[in-house]
Amino acid sequence: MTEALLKYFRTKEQEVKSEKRYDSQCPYCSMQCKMQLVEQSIVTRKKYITIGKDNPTSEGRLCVKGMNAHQHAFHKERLKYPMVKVNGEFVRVSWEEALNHIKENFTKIQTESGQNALAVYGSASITNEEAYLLGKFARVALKTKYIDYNGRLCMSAAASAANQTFGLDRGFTNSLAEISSTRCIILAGTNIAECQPTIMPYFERAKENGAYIIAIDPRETATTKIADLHLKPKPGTDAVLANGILKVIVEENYVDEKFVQDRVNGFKDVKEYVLSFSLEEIEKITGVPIPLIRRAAVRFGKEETGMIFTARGVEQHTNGSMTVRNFLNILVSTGKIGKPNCGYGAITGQGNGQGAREHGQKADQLPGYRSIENEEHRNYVASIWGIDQDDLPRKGVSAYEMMEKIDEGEIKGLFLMCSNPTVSHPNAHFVKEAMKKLNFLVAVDLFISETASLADVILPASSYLEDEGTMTNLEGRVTLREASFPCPGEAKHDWQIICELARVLGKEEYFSFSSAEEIFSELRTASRGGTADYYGITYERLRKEGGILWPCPETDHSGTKRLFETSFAHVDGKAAMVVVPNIPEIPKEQLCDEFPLYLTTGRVMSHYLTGVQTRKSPALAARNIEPFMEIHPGTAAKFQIQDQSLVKIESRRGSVVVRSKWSETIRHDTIFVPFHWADSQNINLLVSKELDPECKMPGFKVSAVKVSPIVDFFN
Ligand SMILES: Nc1nc2c(c(=O)[nH]1)N[C@H]1C(S)=C(S)[C@@H](COP(=O)(O)OP(=O)(O)OC[C@H]3O[C@@H](n4cnc5c(=O)[nH]c(N)nc54)[C@H](O)[C@@H]3O)O[C@H]1N2
Ligand SMILES: Nc1nc2c(c(=O)[nH]1)N[C@H]1C(S)=C(S)[C@@H](COP(=O)(O)OP(=O)(O)OC[C@H]3O[C@@H](n4cnc5c(=O)[nH]c(N)nc54)[C@H](O)[C@@H]3O)O[C@H]1N2
Ligand code: SF4
Ligand SMILES: [Mo]
Repeated sequence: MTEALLKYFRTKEQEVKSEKRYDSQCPYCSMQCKMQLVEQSIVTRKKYITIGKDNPTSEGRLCVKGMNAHQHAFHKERLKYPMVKVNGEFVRVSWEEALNHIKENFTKIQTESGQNALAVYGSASITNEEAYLLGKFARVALKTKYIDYNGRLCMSAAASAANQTFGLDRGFTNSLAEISSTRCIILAGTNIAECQPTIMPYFERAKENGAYIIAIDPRETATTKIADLHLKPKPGTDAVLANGILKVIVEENYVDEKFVQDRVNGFKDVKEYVLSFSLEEIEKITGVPIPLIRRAAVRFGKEETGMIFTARGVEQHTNGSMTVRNFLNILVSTGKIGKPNCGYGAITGQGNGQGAREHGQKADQLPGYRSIENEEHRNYVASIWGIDQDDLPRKGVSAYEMMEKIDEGEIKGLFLMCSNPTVSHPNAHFVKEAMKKLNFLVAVDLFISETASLADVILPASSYLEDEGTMTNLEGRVTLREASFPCPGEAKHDWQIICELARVLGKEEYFSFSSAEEIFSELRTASRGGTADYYGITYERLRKEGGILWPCPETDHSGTKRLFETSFAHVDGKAAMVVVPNIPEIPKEQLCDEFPLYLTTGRVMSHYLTGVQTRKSPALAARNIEPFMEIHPGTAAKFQIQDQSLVKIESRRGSVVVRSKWSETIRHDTIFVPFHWADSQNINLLVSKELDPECKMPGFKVSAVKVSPIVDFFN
């Protein structure tokens, strides 16, 4: 370093009068990287930076989103006070005024139209404590059966498949540390390099150790670039592709006969089915050449150890749950589960994508992954909550179905916490119009999101920097997010808001919590004996041990690093294989003369979900200021679309205008658009309302569309 530079840094150092550090965890993806906010007071101003902190999952790394997360938390548009809409304008009110206004309207709706006229919509970006409390709030304070959450659009297909095949759903069956020693890895419909960037070194180490990586994605991404083999199926045909791989595994004797004999049901039917079709049929449906299908199958089959990872690319389809089940068929038939360096990972999405799907926010669920329709489960949870089992509502409906019930007028009031459904739901125009029909909408958010702008009351919530609580990461590791930064203005934690509202509704006795730790203590007991058993986990242990993988039934239990070592979670201890027929995504989204291209949607590195947070972060927004349409130059030529020009994309539901981006590496019949933008750039205006019948996942990843150039008047 030169003398001049040294002098510069010394002067800078002296300028820093004081420094404070706040421990936290990233508000974005399921890696839940631990971080510290560093506050430097320099003469009259404060400066903030975010740095990584060592931990067993992200090992101290941060990606660009994490490094800049504080930018939205400190944004001037953060909500600081409760607001009520008067004559179309939001007006600041006191907390008591806001809460009483909600009480009046909630009571009126339920008195006039019944308890189920109110609904609750939650999120997987809130803590376990808050997800648990929101489920309890719906059932105990509002006594409504209608509660669901944004994880329905995210994790439901993988969750349903793992529950059916294994009898238990924990995102990853192992801890991340095992990835580096596995011999063959299938990455199906996951773009980890952009969506969970700090996981990448585990895969890079695996490669250094000689692992063979197979990526399945209709386009090339930063993730597929690390693969040895990249299969590019037509969107929505992954279940069929998995059948092709299974056929080769069966025909070329890569089945682990002993494992199948001892630990698996249903193999015989699957074998019979895969022998009944030809690989030519698979190639025709998927567009993947037979030699490549064969190479993938042989490699995965012959290696001693292997892992399969799936994410939304194969899951967000109207046959998503069956698609995942077919990948699990590959895994169990080759015996690559329940032993070292073998396993399955559904890469969870949001920060608490795992925990938020375990403790009762789902329409049919009670804490600890219990079922709301199981008498024993109902009895147990009712006893913990101190209510009569008969007062516990039955199951409700899924997230999108709630929107339909709003449209039909059956649901008249909605309590929305931490989600932006008018942008994130399929059939977005319909959803927005439905939300406008609500008699009363309460939104709890950090900002006036596109959905919150439709609300009658907005309540200001605290951010990740301010709100302490536990989050369960993509490994199934429960972590404690420390938080001590003061809330801006009068903002409150989500759990405090739930408790205060319960108080004004006369249900204080069930919600008299004064800290997140107190709620966790009740959650531990409520989950005790359930599938997702958190009983043995305490804040003290989490601080000391840096995270514990569930199930953890006792305080002296060290947590479960690897699942299914001796048996699966079904009553007979066996995994369940199932025949998945060669039927691609719904026939309605097949290509035709009018709609000749497949539209698929997803993410870019610098933005998060509907972009409410990341679009406010200057460092992140600058990387992608607007959406784009990735299109092959050959296809672009056919439709007269220049690179970087405005294009209209239309489906049977609606249209958007975005800028084109030529890409040599995407399939010729497919275009890709990220979904982080709203209003006229909301790509969900084009996505259909069809749902997976099994898990109610929308088909975000396939829509039949047409594209046309927009005449540029300036050229
Ligand atoms: N930067 C960033 N990171 C995020 C998020 C974010 O918004 N931004 N969101 C978080 C959340 S909530 C989630 S759920 C995860 C999502 O993480 P991912 O599921 O990895 O992300 P996506 O981009 O939705 O989809 C992954 C890939 O699927 C491919 N794909 C599309 N259609 C198909 C298909 O039919 N078959 C196959 N095989 N592949 C297909 C897409 O080309 C894309 O590269 O990321 C989390 N992390
Ligand atoms: N086309 C298409 N659509 C998709 C997907 C896709 O791949 N393609 N992916 C789907 C997936 S996987 C997901 S997860 C959904 C997610 O979609 P949404 O549920 O809409 O998620 P966000 O955009 O994160 O909205 C979160 C809102 O909560 C606010 N918020 C953030 N933190 C907090 C907090 O701590 N408390 C409170 N009260 N509010 C907070 C934010 O400001 C924001 O307004 O989108 C789905 N939609
Ligand atoms: S976005 Fe995900 S990978 Fe990036 S810092 Fe946050 S938690 Fe870590
Ligand atoms: Mo997600």
